[in-house]
Amino acid sequence: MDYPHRRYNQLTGEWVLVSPHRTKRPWQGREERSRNDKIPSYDPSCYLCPGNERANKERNPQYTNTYVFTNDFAALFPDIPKESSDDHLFTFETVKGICRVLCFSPRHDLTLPEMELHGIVEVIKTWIEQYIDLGSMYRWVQIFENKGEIMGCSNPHPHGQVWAVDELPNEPQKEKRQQVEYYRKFKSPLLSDYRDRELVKQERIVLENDHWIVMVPYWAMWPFETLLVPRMNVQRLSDLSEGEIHSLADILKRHLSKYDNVFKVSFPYTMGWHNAPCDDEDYGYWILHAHFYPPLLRSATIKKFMVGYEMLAESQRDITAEQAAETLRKVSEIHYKLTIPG
Ligand code: H2U
Ligand code: ZN
Repeated sequence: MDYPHRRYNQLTGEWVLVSPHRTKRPWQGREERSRNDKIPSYDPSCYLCPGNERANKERNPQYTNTYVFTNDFAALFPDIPKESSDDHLFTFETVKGICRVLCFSPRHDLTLPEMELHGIVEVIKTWIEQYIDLGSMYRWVQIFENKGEIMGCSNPHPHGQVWAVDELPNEPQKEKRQQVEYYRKFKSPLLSDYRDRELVKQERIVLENDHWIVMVPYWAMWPFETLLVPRMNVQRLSDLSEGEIHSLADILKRHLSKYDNVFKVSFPYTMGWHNAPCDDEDYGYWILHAHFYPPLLRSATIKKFMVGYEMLAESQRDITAEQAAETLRKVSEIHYKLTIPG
């Protein structure tokens, strides 16, 4: 389709405007080195490095793989009274929750794709522990990583966050509604039907292994947005077997290396997991998945801004999902730092 068109996002129920005529060819990427290529493996002034003091004067232990602590500047608190308004214009409810920070490794300089597979397995196991722990107390557990200065990440030390809240936030609420509706109509989970169609088409598939698939979703909003889905119809990270965890580490390493290779720079993004909510409902229609939302468009410094039409009307993109998938398929899955000397 070469004409401007809108694609429907099955997961959110929102539309995205695609303008393919604005860039006909897939972009090959320019070689630009990021400013931060040389960072030390330990930084005495980093509040996430082992043994260092944090802003609240607490000291991190000499941790050797992952390390989780409660955010010293948490946006949420576990112990607050339940209050809400019944005003039909000024509506609010109090929210209980917890915010934790998760250091991926003691190394200040190693991002996920540069870590060894066993280190990535430790990160996945920590995500699972956190999901189980917080899921026993809260309805929604949001595991995410905000990577890169351009995404507002305050510290290069590889880390993610986990926030848990007692009500479903907007995005999962939309995904729940869409998945429920689809299941009611077609008697099959939305994301398993969608995954199977994409596997036949192959147009938007970036990577596959025994248990996982990375694709640029048909309705992608961000230039190199991807969706990571399991081949298995599982609802939660905590459902994964040892083999599925190892295979997840494998695909994450390959996928994130590809991302870095597009512009030869540590690719900024926000990524996060959408597990089924943690309450007593039957979530047979829900499929575990992860979203990757990277903002870069044409180089290490030129990003897509979601402003103007996007803020006031709807999301818009130039390169199509198929072109983005082709670019991602073509770049090597061996991290560029391993192939460029120095
Ligand atoms: P981001 O840079 O990805 O936003 O995350 C870093 C988090 O670490 C941030 O939420 C917290 C900030 O509140 N933090 C601490 O908990 N303790 C500190 O000493 C500094 C930063
Ligand atoms: Zn550090």
